Amino acid sequence: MNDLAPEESSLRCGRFVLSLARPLVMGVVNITPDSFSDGGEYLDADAAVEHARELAREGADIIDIGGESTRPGAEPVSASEELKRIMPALEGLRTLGVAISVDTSKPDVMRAALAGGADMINDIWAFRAEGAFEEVAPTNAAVCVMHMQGQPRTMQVAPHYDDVVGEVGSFLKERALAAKRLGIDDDRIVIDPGFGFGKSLQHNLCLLRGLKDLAGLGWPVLVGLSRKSMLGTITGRGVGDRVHASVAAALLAVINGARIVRVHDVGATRDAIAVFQALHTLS
Ligand code: HH2
Repeated sequence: MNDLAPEESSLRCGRFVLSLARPLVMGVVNITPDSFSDGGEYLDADAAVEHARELAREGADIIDIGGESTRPGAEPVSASEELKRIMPALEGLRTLGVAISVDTSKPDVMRAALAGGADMINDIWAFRAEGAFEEVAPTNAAVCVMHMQGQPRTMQVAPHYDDVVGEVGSFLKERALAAKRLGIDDDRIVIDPGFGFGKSLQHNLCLLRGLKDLAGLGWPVLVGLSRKSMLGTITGRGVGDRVHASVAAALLAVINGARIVRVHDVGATRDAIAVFQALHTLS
């Protein structure tokens, strides 16, 4: 566990050392035909790179690229298909000047992405595939370990917890300690409760309220609430019309201790965090 409070520490992230003194924004670029909010929009590598450049201009600290949708019911794709989608974009993003994260659960994809210059591996399966942590350990890349109950295809059928914050916290601690045992230092580890991954609206809200407990584990907490269906349930709005709710959710997450927010709408989120930060640093 980190001795420093997350806001006093930094994240070693490949070519970068990112200060956590202010909350960081991770911009999402899905290079997939079927992602729930931007599926099909950036399937072409040039379009993906151009979108990532736009998110960087809006102030993203990290760009997260993914080649496989994880929305409930999504069809799995092969490692070769995933690589075909992400590698040309990764190549084009090397010179962007912001950290590049690759959202994958496959050790083969991790290996190629790290060789291609990825600064972070973001794994919704928390590196439970055999050999996954071993791919990242000898590099300088950061890892994001995320909690998910069940598998993407069926995870929303009947999620159940006795104590959602406690159970998610225990899982994340166990996975972070597993990373450490394989030689990944604390300053390369990020934890994520996995909003919407095997969780009802009630579970998601309990986690948002209980985020401070997860932050108290000692690793920086990353949160992905952007445009997710829980916000649709709360507001009654479709996926393309959830920017305001997403910004509110990101801000609440930051207030409750998140240090990184994974979002589609970078500029709007950056503005909200700037207001938070102005108040937070007032002397
Ligand atoms: N959510 C999604 C994908 N990856 N990674 C982390 N660490 N945390 C998250 O909450 C998270 C994630 C799902 O969102 P999105 O990428 O927009 O959609 P899709 O999975 O359909 O591509």
